Amino acid sequence: RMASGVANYAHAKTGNFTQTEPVLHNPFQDDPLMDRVLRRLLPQKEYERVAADLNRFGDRVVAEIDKKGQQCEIDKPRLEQHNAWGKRVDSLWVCPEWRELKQMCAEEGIIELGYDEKVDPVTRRLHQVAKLFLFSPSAGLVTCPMAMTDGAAKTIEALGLRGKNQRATEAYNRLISRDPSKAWTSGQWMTEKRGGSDVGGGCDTYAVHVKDDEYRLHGYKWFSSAIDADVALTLARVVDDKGDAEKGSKGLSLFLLRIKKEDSNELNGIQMETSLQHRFFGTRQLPTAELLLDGVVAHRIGDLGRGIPGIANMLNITRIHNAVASVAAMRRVISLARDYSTRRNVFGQAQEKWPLHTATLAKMEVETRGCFLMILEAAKLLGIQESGQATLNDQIMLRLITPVLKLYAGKQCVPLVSEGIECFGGQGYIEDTGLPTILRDAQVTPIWEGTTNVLSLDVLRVFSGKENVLQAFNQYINAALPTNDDEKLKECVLAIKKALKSFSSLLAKIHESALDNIRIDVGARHIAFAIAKILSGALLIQHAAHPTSNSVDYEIAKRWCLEQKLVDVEFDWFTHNRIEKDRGIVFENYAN
Ligand code: UCC
Ligand code: FAD
Repeated sequence: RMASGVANYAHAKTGNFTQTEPVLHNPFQDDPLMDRVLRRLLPQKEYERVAADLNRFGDRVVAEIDKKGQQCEIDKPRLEQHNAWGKRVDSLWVCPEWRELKQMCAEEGIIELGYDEKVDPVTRRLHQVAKLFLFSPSAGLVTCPMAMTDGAAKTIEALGLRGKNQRATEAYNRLISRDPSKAWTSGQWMTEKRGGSDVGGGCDTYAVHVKDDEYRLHGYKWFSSAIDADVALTLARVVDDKGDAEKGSKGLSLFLLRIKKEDSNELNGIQMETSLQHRFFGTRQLPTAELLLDGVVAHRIGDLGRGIPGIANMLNITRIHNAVASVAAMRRVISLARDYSTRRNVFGQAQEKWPLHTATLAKMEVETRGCFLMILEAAKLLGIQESGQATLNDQIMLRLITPVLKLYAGKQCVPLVSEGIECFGGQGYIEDTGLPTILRDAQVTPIWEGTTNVLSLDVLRVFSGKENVLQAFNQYINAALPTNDDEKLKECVLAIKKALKSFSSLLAKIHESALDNIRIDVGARHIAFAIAKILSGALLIQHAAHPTSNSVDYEIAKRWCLEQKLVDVEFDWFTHNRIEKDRGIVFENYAN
């Protein structure tokens, strides 16, 4: 028998139970892996400095940043195209929190950390990426303009313009500045209505030469994120005296432009058309618009017709940022779900006491750790490249890992975050818990900065170069594996070696096959996934074999390497016969 609860429901009462909400902990302290990996990868003194900054910043994320980030979605940007008298004004409003977060990025050195010449390049990129990782899920997508700002600075540096070209040098100094009154951010306008993947086929923007490197741009850019930027990098076709321009990728050149005129607050020949964030599934915090370029003053940076390789410098940075956003979203949803599992009672006990629930979380944790190690590996390789000490293999691996990391993390994060939302049951579906935003914003990470398929094709592009990429990959993986015979890791090492061998044989067989029998692109995604799984497996083993590791690290390496198919692709999948059958499956009963 029990006391009746009837009185609880008298008058206006709705019962006396309130669910305790999940608590956001300092994301640095709460991360099970970050501290130990940084300790392993950084010299002791640098580790202490970096860890102290991350710890302090983690407190700031909880106390200050997270609320501001959430506010950016509540108080979305607005574009007022005409004033009350009908005059075209294109006035963009962003909430105070968005501006404050951008200022905070400058003060915290979110970009500058990656360029600080007083610090060793590997340390500075690891520090920057780790900090971004803590920031990202709370940042209200200010990390999007930060990615493009980093990409623009890198492009200016990589094209050798810093110190040589006055405009580009000023932009560089401001893009990396820690002074909010001086700091600039950059946009990246590549997409037009015809296409965002096929930039060479889709770009219909024209550049008319004025003098020296100065041009006027005419075109229409679609999906332009963070249009409150100060500068942008974009692509256009330079027209000749007859008004003609070269078609395709080879007709594209790269331009740097100011959003506002140099001598006034007016837009630089830009008309902001529809603001898109209201139509979007997610990323509603970001001011995004279609832009009419109507005689924009722009300066060509880079050689004529070398626009794609030029802007690729930016893409390769923004793709690393994108992967950080994907994996940080995974980490955030796990962190909240783990905390919630101790606060939510189901069927008479805490959720965490149900092994089926814990197993669900453990699977998510394994995936997230594999991706996290790949991010730090990319940051390390980026630092090595920027130190000028990179071997040819280091350069190949950075070029290879970047698209692999972006496509793999982007793809994995959507189902994982979705699973994380489910861990909260119906509460996870309630908008103002802040949880649905994580899923909405996760969905963009496999799309922008190159879709999964397009990046898989980029992976094939890397293999099609003159270097022996397969050999470099083999050497890299073998070097990561421990040489001492650690009994506990033996099986894992064998699994990675076996996977590497079967992957290498498959690629060799494809290479030797006549192209009228097979198509390589059809299996590009499987190739890219195999690289990600082998690489992450090797990195998890390397981590577990280190003296700073613990029993969880062993278990995670084991599950990654032994409990999934690392190379999930067969030669048969590349054949024309199979392609015909794919068409049969997809188009059965289809009538246009
Ligand atoms: O989506 C966007 C979002 C902005 C918001 C920022 C968010 C950041 C994350 C924030 C987190 C919160 S901006 C738009 C992104 N757009 C794309 O990613 C485009 C996707 N399409 C591709 O990636 C394509 O592969 C293209 C357009 C890059 C290239 O296609 P093509 O026309 O077929 O190119 P080609 O002819 O194969 O390559 C032209 C040249 C070659 O060099 P050369 O001429 O020397 O042989 C390629 O090797 O460009 C070189 N190249 C590259 N080099 C192509 N891609 C790369 C690369 N990734 N790295 C180095
Ligand atoms: P499509 O190319 O039409 O792709 C559609 C499908 O076809 C995808 O599944 C793709 O993988 C597949 N596909 C395409 N080609 C192939 C192929 N050869 N083989 C197999 N499959 C293929 N762009 C900018 O330049 N600047 C920005 O600031 C910007 N911000 C954005 C913000 C948001 C919120 C979004 C959603 C997009 C933004 N974009 C921006 C555009 C974005 O980069 C493109 O949408 C993206 O690159 C995909 O291009 P697409 O839309 O033309 O898709």
